[in-house]
Amino acid sequence: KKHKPLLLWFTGLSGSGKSTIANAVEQALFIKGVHTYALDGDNVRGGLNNNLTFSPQDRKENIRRIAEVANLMIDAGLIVTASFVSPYREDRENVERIVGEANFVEIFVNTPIEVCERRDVKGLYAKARAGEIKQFTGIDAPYEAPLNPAIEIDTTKTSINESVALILSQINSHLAL
Ligand code: GGZ
Repeated sequence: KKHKPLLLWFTGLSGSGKSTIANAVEQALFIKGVHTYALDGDNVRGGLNNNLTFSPQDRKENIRRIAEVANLMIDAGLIVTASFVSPYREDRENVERIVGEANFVEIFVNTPIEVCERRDVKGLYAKARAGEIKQFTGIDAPYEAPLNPAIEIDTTKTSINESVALILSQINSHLAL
């Protein structure tokens, strides 16, 4: 099935639901016969970017490399999802510059931090509160919210299925080709 390549960029706090929504979108696209690839911390920070920390400079480099990898995948014709905290506005704008604005869809997963912290799937918020992890986004490192995201999702108000529907309707013109 033919479709335009695209980068769906999910930004938001740890535990906000970025990867969960991205994976659900990927499943929905697979059913439509669309070729996708999902980039996230698990497959990028463990390998390509395993020399990078969570300092502002290293986060910048993390996001830059991911954007360049996504750009190669766009060249290959894929629909790419990328789920990274990406807390700095400037770094996200750089992603859009690298892949081209026509290929870039910014999705702000704006789940309240209280909820992210209560979920604490990996126990990282507790560690950050205890001072065992420094520079944890939302605790002692900043998160700069997108000013004009294509889509904004609060997972306490919008279900996974509704989120997928929102995203698919937003990118519909890219799929029908
Ligand atoms: C934020 C951290 C940190 C710090 C480890 N700050 O819930 P997770 O575990 O799987 O998602 C977080 C992930 C963030 O990596 P990213 O590559 O997305 O970050 S960035 O875009 O800012 O470069 C969290 C875990 O790694 N983690 N330490 N200090 N998240």
